[in-house]
Amino acid sequence: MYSIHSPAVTLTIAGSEATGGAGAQADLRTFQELGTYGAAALTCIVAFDPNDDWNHRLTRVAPDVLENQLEAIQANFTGQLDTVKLGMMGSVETIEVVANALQSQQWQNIVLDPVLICKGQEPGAAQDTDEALKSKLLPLATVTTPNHFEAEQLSGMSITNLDELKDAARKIYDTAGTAVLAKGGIRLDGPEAVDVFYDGSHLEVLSVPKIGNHAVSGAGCSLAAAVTAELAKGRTALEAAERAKDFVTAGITQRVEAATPYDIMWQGGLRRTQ
Ligand code: PXL
Repeated sequence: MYSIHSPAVTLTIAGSEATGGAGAQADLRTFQELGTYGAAALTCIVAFDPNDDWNHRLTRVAPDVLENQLEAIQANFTGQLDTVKLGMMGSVETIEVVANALQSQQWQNIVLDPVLICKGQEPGAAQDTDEALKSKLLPLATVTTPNHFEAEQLSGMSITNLDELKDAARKIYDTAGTAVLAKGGIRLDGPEAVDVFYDGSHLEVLSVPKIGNHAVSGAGCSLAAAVTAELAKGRTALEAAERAKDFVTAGITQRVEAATPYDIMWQGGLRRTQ
């Protein structure tokens, strides 16, 4: 005997990060942990180089191969798929394919993690991709989750304290029309890891004590994926942001040790320990 399940379907359009710390792997673990069904379309493949300071070796997935993945997923879950997370894109062509796929159906929730660079990379390495992300994907998003650096880029402001983080969130909302979860994380001084949520009417400061001062892999991807999963289950954007922050905080507390310069957050952090 069998039974049919109808978990909320969530899609991530993201890069593979082979070690599993970030990217689609982190997204899928987050979806599973939070009770949604996860599908993934890969935009690029990242393989860190252990012989070169763990530098990112990036291989782009050909645009037609991404198109095929999205075609398969959208056809398989017609009528069930209304929530998507966008992670690392990797090229202008990829962004164009994704924008077309997004425009080919109705969505309830489009969560954009505006991945401009990864930890340890040079800022501004791919200016044309950053510009395409701002002009083609940001206007389609319903929620965006910039980190400190990305919030500075999207708002055009420098952010050194909580008031400036709030101003940046307002500015991104005003220009892009998408709800914003702007992450101060460990980047702002003080004992608290502070993020700001703003949806045009409500501004909320989400704050928890910092867990050390060292970044971990997967926190940004998992936060956006957790927002995505909670939205797919019917929560409001603010509720989703609050739950996602709890999820990531627990995951940072319980990390997976790695040889890379950053430990990895564990998506099982909220499970009760036995
Ligand atoms: O954390 C940003 C990120 C997103 N997606 C992929 C990555 C990284 C950082 O390494 O590799 C695929």
